Amino acid sequence: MSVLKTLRDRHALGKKSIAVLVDPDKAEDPARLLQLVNLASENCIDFFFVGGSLVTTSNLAEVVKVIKENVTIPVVLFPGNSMQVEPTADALLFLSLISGRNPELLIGQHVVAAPIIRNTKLEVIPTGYVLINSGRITSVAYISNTTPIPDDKYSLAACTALAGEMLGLQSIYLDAGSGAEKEISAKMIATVRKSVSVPLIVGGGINTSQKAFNALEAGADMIVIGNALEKNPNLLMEISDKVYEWNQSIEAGK
Ligand code: 1GP
Repeated sequence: MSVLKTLRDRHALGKKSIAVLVDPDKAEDPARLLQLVNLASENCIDFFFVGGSLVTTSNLAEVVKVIKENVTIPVVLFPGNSMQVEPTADALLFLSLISGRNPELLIGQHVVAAPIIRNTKLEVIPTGYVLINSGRITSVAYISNTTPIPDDKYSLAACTALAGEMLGLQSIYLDAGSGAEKEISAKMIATVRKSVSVPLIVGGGINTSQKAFNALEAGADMIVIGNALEKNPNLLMEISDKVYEWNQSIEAGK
């Protein structure tokens, strides 16, 4: 199954998806990782994203292995750099950090990773990664050495996403950064949504079901939840219920 095709098909119908982000650096306890994997499976989430801005452990492969041994949910790599290519995953977001002006993350790391990726069976999803300011310096802003787009510069974000689409990128990921103080506003999501036709992924700081719903209603095709599940695993059930209801209402209106 192609992850991108699934996203495109759902986007065409107006259906929504959920991804749970697993940061390998925070998944060193196998029992906790298994708990998260089971929680995600019980709540029928659509994808796992695996990766992080700074992976200091060597357990990326182990995280993918644990997920794949226990559930059939596709694993999508969300790499912070070219070292995070794990061939046993299903797909990889080939991220170009288009909100920034760091050539290494626009094309440099890609040149290093491309020949390695070509020798895997990973589905490559060319993705425009757009960082939005979330109130404080996030790890991703710091490590990437880029300035996120100010959260009230809607047109700047929309034009950035549009340029990414015109360059051939197949999805846009609007991110406030993991553990962001402020999630991306509905107005920002809606403005970017109107500017592009490719699937729109939104994440960073989504820690209530209302925030998740707001993002989906504003036009996100997929929301990504990471940090919040550490403190409140029940949140996933609340969010997946909302997504289920949303998708059911689309089915009913067919
Ligand atoms: C980060 O969008 C993801 O890149 C998820 O963010 O950990 O804040 O949910 P959180």
